[in-house]
Amino acid sequence: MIAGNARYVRYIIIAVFTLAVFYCIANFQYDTVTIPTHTPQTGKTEDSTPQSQQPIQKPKIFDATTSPPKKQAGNDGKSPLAVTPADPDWDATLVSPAPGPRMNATFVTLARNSDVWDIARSIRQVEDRFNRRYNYDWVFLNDKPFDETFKKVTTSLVSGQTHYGEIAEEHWSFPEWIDQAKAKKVREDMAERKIIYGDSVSYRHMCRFESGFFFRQPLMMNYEYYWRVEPSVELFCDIHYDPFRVMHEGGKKYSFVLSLYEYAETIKTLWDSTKKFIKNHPEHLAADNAMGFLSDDGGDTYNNCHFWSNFEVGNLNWLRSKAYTDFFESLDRDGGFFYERWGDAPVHSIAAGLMLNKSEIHFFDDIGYWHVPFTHCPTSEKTRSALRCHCNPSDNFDWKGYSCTSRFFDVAGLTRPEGWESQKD
Ligand SMILES: Nc1nc2c(ncn2[C@@H]2O[C@H](COP(=O)(O)OP(=O)(O)OP(=O)(O)O)[C@@H](O)[C@H]2O)c(=O)[nH]1
Ligand SMILES: [Mg+2]
Repeated sequence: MIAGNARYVRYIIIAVFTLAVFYCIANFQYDTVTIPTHTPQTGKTEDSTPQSQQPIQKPKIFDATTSPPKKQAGNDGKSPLAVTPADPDWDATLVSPAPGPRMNATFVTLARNSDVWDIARSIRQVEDRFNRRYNYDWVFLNDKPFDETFKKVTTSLVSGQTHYGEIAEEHWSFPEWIDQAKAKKVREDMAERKIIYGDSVSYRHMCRFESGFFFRQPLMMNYEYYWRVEPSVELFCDIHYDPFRVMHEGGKKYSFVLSLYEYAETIKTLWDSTKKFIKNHPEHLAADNAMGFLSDDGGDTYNNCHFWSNFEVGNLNWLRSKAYTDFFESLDRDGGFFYERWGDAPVHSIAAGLMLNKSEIHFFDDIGYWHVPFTHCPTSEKTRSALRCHCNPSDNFDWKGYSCTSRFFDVAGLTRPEGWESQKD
């Protein structure tokens, strides 16, 4: 009997144990992260998790001219689903025009047919960040006829009208006063000394063309402002305003995003030629010029500072003025485009520095930009985030030792943006 009772007790213990095991398995759970509950009335977040795990709340931004996306599934009758270019409203939401006036302005690119995919990248970025809402025209220039692929690809990418021009031979050749043998010797010597593009004839034609002729091409005569774009450049930030309008309304004639020291070997006598020009044409000097940007000794020597001309927004009427064309023609006669390797960047910069008032030269801090190997990334974190920039601020060249932008700020009396000191070398 006792043995029988013990058996019942054993059964009961086993049953209780089995039930306990089942209970534990049924109620087992992993530790979880509590998902914050959003309380719409107060906009506050109830949460017990650390700050770093909370989603960052940010206001939804809608374009002023479009309405917020509808939540309900299916067609509301007003917004037909447009999936092919043949569908109505195909481009409607992508291309919402910016309000406000348009300037008499164009983008301009000098390029070869072989540059097509590199310029396509640049155009895509300019359009995405700015021009899809402004639809400015684009002029393409080439020393050879543009082929069909170049025209087809670029026209499909540009939201404004596209124009294609072939450069006349006299704007892309040696002037008759150039001593060919002397020019050849210079190229050979520069090749030996491994000076970049030192042995190139076409590079020299390009620099002379950009210095003296692009702004008087027949296609450019229709416009007052230009924005130069080169193949393979990058734009890092949204451009919320019209830079052409900033130029127009601010009375600006020339602008830049990057500045640096020129390779001295390529411009050995450029400053001597400049001084000769100043002596012959003192009437062209601006009263409040930026000589301090170009020279550390009141104009005796050139410090090699220049605005980097692969990005430029400028006034074409200024380049077509007597002052600028006198300057270019004087330099061209001296022959340094071929006897040295004068670049259009120092030529434009010296002209702007001497023949414009400081207030007519504009620094576009908002335009994040890259051309190999330098970056302009807005210094201020507030600006970068407001403009949705995707550049790394530590790449910003503005305040590094080889940049001349600090010097421009000093000469123009500008205040450096917050945080500049942390971006020095
Ligand atoms: N049509 C034409 N365009 C040229 C020629 N050489 C250069 N270009 C254009 O002139 C501009 C400047 O030339 P780049 O080769 O970019 O010169 P760079 O900016 O000093 O040098 P990179 O560091 O190589 O970019 C670019 O828009 C080129 O596409 C040429 O022989 N013919
Ligand atoms: Mg380039």
